Amino acid sequence: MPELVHYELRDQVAVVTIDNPPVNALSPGVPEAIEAAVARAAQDPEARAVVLIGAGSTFIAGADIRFFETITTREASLERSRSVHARLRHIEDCPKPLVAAIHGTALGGGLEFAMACHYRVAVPSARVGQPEVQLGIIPGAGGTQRLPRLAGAPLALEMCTLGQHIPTHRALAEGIIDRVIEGDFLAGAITFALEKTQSGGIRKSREQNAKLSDRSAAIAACAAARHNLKKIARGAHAPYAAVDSIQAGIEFGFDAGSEREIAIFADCVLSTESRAMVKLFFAEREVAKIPGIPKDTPTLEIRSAAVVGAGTMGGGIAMNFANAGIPVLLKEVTQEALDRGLATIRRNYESSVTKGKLTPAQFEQRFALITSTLTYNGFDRVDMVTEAVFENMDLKKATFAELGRVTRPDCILASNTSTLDIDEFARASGRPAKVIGTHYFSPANVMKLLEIVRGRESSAETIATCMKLAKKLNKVGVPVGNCFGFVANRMIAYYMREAYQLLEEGASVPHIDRALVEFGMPVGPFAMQDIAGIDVGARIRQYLRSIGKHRAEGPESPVPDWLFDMGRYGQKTGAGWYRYDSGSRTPIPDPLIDDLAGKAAIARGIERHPIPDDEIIARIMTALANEGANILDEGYATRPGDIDIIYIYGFGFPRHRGGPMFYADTVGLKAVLDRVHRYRNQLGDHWRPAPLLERLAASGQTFYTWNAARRDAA
Ligand code: T1G
Repeated sequence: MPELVHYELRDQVAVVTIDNPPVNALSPGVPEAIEAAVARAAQDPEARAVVLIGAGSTFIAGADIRFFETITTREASLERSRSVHARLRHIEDCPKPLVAAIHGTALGGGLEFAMACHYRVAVPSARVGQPEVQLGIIPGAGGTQRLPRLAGAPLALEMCTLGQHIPTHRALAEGIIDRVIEGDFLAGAITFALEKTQSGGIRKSREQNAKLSDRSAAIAACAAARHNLKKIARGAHAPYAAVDSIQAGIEFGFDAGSEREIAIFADCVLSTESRAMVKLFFAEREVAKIPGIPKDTPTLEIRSAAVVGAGTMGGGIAMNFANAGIPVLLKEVTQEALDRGLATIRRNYESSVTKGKLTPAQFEQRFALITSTLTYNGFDRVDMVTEAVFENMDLKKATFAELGRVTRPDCILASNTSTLDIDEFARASGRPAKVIGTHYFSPANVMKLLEIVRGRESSAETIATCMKLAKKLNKVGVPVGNCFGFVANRMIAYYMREAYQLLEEGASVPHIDRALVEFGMPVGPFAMQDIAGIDVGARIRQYLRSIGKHRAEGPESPVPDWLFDMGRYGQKTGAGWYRYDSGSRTPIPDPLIDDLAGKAAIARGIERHPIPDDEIIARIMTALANEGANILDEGYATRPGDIDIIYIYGFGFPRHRGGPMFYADTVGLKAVLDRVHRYRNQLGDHWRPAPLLERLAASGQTFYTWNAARRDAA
């Protein structure tokens, strides 16, 4: 068993080094070993002070998340938390100055250990945080009690409810960090610790009350935090729980506050919300592990790029490359189209400057990296081309044929198609190994999801290169197979099918949207379509009909096409599923929609009736999970977690629900299957149960246990 904590004396200072790669998580044995080492230093006559530091790339990145699932009872959780609280109190009672030396990150339990030390020093690039809410829990080792005492209630509330990482310079300004050390970090920390033997001595965070002296202001900050959460929590519970714990400490003091924290933590860690978010944590790290493509697969360095098509998507894609510092050619067929595309890019950058997200200098620098062109000149020098022309097979094949002629043999040829067959483009290009789909989501410069669509002959190098590029473009790259609509759009077609059907059956547009928003979606299906544009979907449907395809099995509602024929494209035309006052994005319900839905219902012989919220959610989520099961069974997605990541980053599916596949697991696959059977009887054969769903329901498995068994068997 490798030593988890090392002890050495340097210049009369005991240096305690945590050594538990890769991120010094507080795995079983680590907290105990730290406590023992600090106790040893307290007894060590040679040691005048103690420095706690991490080996490798970081300080402590928190509790070992892999062990959360081993906490199965409230009692077990209470006992664990009580013991860690006692351990930190013991460490804090060290009679010699104890300094935490932070490099990389001090997160969650890592920051809590650091705050139990008397002082904290850090390198300039370090980050500290209490990201527990991103795991559906609250800080459970005194963070909600010590942080407000060090940084004050407002910042503690911000950090514990948002979970973001705070950079060193801000942590210093706010009193979390005591000194920033440049140069030889350990030497600087030792010097600082020795200084504290002269002045400052022992300073216990739990006894620092100055920043909470204005109790009513601190309590008011808690109320403000709760109010603020109404806008952003979207149904998540943990952020509110963190406020409750902080407020308890402000009102009743450190000890009572700690007891409250322990109790609240116990409820959170056993919650479905936390199970969902812990699954997502690991799903986000697993998504890049592609079967058959080892971690060390060679990749091409993308130093220059080109985008064909300067429409809404093409322009946004070009911005991604420029934002990552990669010079990019932007090609269009007419000057007018090019000017329109560049004007949209300029407007996007100007609004980022206005919002303070970008400096004017950064705007200029990025805009300068985009070179507009009407020809393929220069395409023979780029490492990658992304095609973003209109969604038409002949046009795309012609474009890929041209690209195959004008680019270098090793140049990667990617398509932003959202529905068409990548293999057709690959054949047209003459070098299928270099062809791949990179499906961005609108607005492409904002949405983090990037579906990386492997064609039949896409090489491992091409796929690995695009997965790596996704990180560079600050996107979440998810590898998917080349089926119709890939994963995101293939499933969303069933989501929308049910939304349209529920409308025809009697639920109104605002009702359906409200039900989904209360479920945790950022917007409902109809408001989402008004943002994306009803015309986009209508034109794709027209094209698909012309090639004898349609997006989802089952009845196709005529209503969205009626709106298209009426020129109601959504926000961009002031009317779609809702009406919008000029210059406003606030949706106004329009009785016309109910009339249209009524007409469609009559045509389909449906008697409209009231539909409760939970039935709306059940229908839509069951449709998603059932189609997701087909996609997994057919191998177009590797893991249920990949699908959940796609819905979290592509459609804002609520993280605290875990994604459509995890959500189905929480409902229970037997119950989900029963619903499919019920809907089939009520609504028609298009509700065909996915064979994988039937198999798992019969064997009592979940999507995630099925996947874990496959992974372990591999
Ligand atoms: N526990 C277990 N494994 C972890 C881990 C953790 N806390 N953090 C990272 N890993 C694994 C990860 O799965 C991956 O494994 C490898 O380390 C590298 O991670 C009491 C209860 C630190 C910023 O939420 O945010 O403390 O895939 O790919 O991009 O109040 O990891 O290689 O097999 O992410 O450089 C609070 C979680 C816990 C921090 C590094 N802490 N980690 O990012 O590497 S709750 C967190 C991160 C808590 C207390 C409560 C990031 C990172 P593999 P990586 P990275």
